[in-house]
Amino acid sequence: LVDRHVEDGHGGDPAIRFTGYDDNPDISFEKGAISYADLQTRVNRFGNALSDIGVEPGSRVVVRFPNRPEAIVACLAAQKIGAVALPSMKLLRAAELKKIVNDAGATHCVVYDDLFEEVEKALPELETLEEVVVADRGAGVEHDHHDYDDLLEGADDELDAYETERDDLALMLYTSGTTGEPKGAIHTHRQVLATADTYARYCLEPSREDVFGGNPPLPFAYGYGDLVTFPLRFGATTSLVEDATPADLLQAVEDHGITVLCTVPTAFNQILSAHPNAAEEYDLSSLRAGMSAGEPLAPSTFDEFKEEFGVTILDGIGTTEMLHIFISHRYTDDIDPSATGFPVPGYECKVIDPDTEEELPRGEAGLLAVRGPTGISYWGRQDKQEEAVVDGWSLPGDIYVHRTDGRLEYKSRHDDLIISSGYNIPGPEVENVLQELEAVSEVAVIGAPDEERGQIVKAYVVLEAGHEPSDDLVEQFQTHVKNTLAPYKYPRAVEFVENLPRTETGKIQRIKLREREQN
Ligand code: 3SK
Repeated sequence: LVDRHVEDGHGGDPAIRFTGYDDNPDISFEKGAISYADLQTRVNRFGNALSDIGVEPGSRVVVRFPNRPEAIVACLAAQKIGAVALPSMKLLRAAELKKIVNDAGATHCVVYDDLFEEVEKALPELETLEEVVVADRGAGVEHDHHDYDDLLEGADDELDAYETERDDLALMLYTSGTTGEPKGAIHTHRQVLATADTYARYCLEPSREDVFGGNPPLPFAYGYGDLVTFPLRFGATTSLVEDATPADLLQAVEDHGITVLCTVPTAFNQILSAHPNAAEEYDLSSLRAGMSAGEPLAPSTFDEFKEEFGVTILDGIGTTEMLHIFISHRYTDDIDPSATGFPVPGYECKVIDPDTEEELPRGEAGLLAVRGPTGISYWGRQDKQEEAVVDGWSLPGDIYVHRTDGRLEYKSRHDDLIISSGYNIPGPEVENVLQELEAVSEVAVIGAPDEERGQIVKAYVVLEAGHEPSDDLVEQFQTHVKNTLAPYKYPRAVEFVENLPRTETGKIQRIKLREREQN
C-alpha cells in the first residue's frame, strides 16, 4: 500500500492530509500533508520499534486512536512486521476493552493519550497484554509506558516487510456487540486488498488524483476501507479530520480537495438540513461522488443531494465481517435509489428462504446470502461461524428482494421485520416514506407489542427545527404512508423524540427502541 508507490516514483505524492497538522512545522509536504515517502519512513520506524518491544508475526496489536495519521502508521507498521492490527473504537470503556483484549489475546496496545484512561483502568485485568505505547498529543497524561514519539525517534528508517502469506491475518475488527458479546471478525492480507480491488476499483474507479475523505471511524470496517485501504491502494490521498461534524466535512472538502466523500446517511441528511447554502458557502467543486453505508440511504436523500450539489451518492451495504461493501451501484450506472444496487464485481448474491435455505424466485423477499473474496470468519467462535456461513455462503442477516432487473432491494434487518396481523412489514420501507416529509428530520420504525395484532408499526420521529409535535402531524404521517404504501404499513403509533439511539458508527439502535417498548 505504501512501498510500491515510492518505488514507482510517487514518493512525493500526498498520502495523508490531516487538518490537525496545519500548523505543524514537522510535516514535509505543503499544508498538512504527509507524502508517501514520509509515510513509508514512519511505518518503517514504527515497525522496527514494535519489533523492539516484542511484537512478533501473528501478535495482535490494539490500536486505539481517533482518525489521526498515527493510527494509520500503527496499523500498517504492525502488518508490515507480520502482526495483526486490531483497531479499537475510541468510545469503548474499560469493561468492553477487557473483553476484546482478552478474547483476542492481544499483547500490545498503542493508544492516543486522550484515550489512555480506559486502558489504564482495564490494565490489571488484561491477561495477555505485555506492553503499552502512549502517543503524547497534549492531554497531559502521566504514565510509565513507552512514548510513541520516543520510539519513532530512536528507530531505524529501513524495514523489509515480513514474508507474510496472502492468507495470514492482517486485521481484526470487533463487531460493536450491542446485542451481546463482541465477536472478532478476522481478515487476511488478501481480503484487505480485495475490498479495494472489487468495490473501490469497479464502483468508484479511483485514480491517483482522488482524495478520499469523511468521518467514519478508522476502527469501523467502513472507515478502514474508505480512509486507509482504498486511497493507499490507488496511490490517492486520504483526508483525515478528527471527530468531524458535517460542517468540518464541508470544510475538509474545500481545504483538502476531497473528491469522494464517505459518510453515513445521517451526515448527508445533516448537511442538507443544517447547511442549506453549503454550495455557496464552501468550494465543493472537487467533489465527484458521495459514498454512503452503515444504514440504507433514503431515496429522498439521494435525490436532494444530487439536486443541491450535482453529486451522486453511491449507497452500499457491507458488514464488519465482510469487511466492506458487497452490493452497490457503480459510479457510472444508471442509479435507481430504491435499490442498493448490484452485487459488486467479484461477489455473488442470492436470496433464500430463511427456513429451508432454498433460493427464492426473483421478486420475493428473503434472507440475503453472499459469496466472494471476503466472507464471515470469527476468531475462536465456531458456534457463531456455523450459524453465519451455510455451504460457503455468508449470511449477513438482511432481508432483500432480488429484482428481475438484477438489482437487490433492501427490506430490513432480519430482526427488524415487523409482523403485524400476519403481514410482513419492513420497518425501513416505512422510514423511507416518512423521511420524504418536510417535518421529519430522522425516523426509526419498529414493531411494538400489541395484544390484538401481535405487533404494530410504531415510528419514533425527530422533528426538523421549527416543527412542534401535534396530532395533526401524526395524522399527516399516517395519511402519507397510507397513500404511498400498502395501507396496512401505516404507523399506528408515533412518538416524538429529541434524538434516536445510535451506535458509535452511526447505526440506529432499533434494539434499544424495542427494549423500551417491552418495559
Ligand atoms: O454497515 C455497513 O454498511 C458497512 C459498510 C462497509 C463496511 C462495513 C460496514 C459495517
